[in-house]
Amino acid sequence: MQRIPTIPFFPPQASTAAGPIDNLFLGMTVICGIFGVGICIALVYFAVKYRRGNQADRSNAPLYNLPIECLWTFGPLVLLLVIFGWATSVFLSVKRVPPGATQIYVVGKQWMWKLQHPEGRWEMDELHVPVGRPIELVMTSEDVIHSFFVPAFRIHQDVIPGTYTRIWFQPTLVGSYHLFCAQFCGTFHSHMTGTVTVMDPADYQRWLSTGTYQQSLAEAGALLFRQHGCSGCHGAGSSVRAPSLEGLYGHPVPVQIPPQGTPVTQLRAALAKTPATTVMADDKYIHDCIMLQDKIPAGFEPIMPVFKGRLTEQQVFQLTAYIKSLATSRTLTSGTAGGKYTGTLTPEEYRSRTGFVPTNIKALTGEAPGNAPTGNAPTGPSPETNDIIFGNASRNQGRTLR
Ligand code: HEC
Ligand SMILES: [Cu+2]
Repeated sequence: MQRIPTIPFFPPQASTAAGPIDNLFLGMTVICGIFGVGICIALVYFAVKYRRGNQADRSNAPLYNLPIECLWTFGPLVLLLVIFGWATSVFLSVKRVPPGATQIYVVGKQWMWKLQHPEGRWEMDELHVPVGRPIELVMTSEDVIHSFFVPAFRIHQDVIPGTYTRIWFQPTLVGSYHLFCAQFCGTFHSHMTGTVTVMDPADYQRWLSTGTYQQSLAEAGALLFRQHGCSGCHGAGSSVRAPSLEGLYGHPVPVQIPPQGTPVTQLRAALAKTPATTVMADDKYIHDCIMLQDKIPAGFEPIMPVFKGRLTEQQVFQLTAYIKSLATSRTLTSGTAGGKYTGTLTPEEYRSRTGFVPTNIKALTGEAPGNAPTGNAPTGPSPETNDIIFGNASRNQGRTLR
């Protein structure tokens, strides 16, 4: 892709946000300029006029002048409120995502950008988008703080590990534009650049249908859902009492939030004392359920494995897309009526469902990490890291999990 060779003083205006942001910037520059220049001129004028030894009239200097007092009190107040209102309206228009925006998922990583289209195609350090359509970026980082910056679109948003940040834009001009990481993120921070290519919608469709991917985001998520044993607990007919994920997305869920940093061994005791609250099941909630287990759906045992270190952020995006795609009718639990109620699973039951015994569960069941039954990847730094690094996804492949 052709990079733009020059460093332009003012980047092109290539998105709907560019005009209003430039106007605000110019407006503030003009206002500050008028005051700055005016004050400088007055300063020099008075310095010269009343310099020592000059025969200026210094008698009857006024001590108080109400109109001037009012002017310089209320004048700046009104002016600043106008600037505040103006800037806020621009800010809100940049932050409020219009309905129907296409979501593209972004993972920042030392030192590259991974971008995933909902149709399944993913890109590295390049982003292709159609002109004239709103695009929302849902972003997270796998390591340190990065920042997604496209000067031509006037968008700039930090990308933070452990949370999702969002920004949206609507490109207005076909062309290629710089993408920068605007947060110092390590040795090769300056290499963390890319190109955003804005295309004609027809060209974009053609581009989208090329490339090496076979599945949409949700389809990839469905596959992971089976490979990582999620369906073994959440699938219909499972004997484990786990919440059904159908219709979860976008709805409020009752959860218990144990105090942060509660050791897993004391989790049950802590939960017994924690009242339930309600949170919205959004992307971040689902992410945290999978990776952190810091919120426990009320009425369920905290037996879900922590998948941090086993799944990449990209895979969590895929799983979330799959969960989003599930039907909207919500049934309460997946455990079959009259099916065996299983509050707690033994380590063996975990192994048969997910192919590994999760570390949070080892602590919960009191199984010492070192005594994990063999049959796992045999050698490695320690059984813990072994679990995490090698996982057992490969073992689950081709196996039919519910
Ligand atoms: C060992 C059984 C088990 C496995 C395997 C499992 N889960 Fe769970 N999951 C549960 C249980 C039980 C809960 C509720 C209690 C808790 O959070 O521990 C739950 C909660 C959830 C929730 C929150 C649901 C809600 O209603 O708020 C989500 C989302 C979720 N799991 C997704 C997944 C995904 C994705 C996977 C696979 C990567 C997975 N689970 C693997 C048992 C499991
Ligand atoms: Cu970076």
